[in-house]
Amino acid sequence: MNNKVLERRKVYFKDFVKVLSHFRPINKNKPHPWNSREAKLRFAFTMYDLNKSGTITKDEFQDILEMMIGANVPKEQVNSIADRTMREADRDGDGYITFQEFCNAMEKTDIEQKMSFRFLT
Ligand SMILES: [Ca+2]
Repeated sequence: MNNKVLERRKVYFKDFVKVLSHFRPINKNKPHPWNSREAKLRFAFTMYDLNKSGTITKDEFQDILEMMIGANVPKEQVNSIADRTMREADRDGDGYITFQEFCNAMEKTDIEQKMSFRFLT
């Protein structure tokens, strides 16, 4: 294996570890910037923002929902969930959810719990 390939692998692994760190439960005594609430929200936001435009549209949200629950939930229901969520989250009604709007909408949800895996407990 030549050095270039090795170098790429290292980069992938670093990214991989960084992604995993988002799912570490938050340690209140030892805060880490990679798994802070803000970082988790940022991570979730970029997952929904499929075309990386900095905003989430209803189409993007619908695509994500389709991927997550589409196999078990009829399409009309997926559409109505997307509709309802957009109405709730899109405060200024411009059809886009900004990161700020996303944070406001998530305020009610316990994202620390939802995005934490328990490994060895
Ligand atoms: Ca908006």
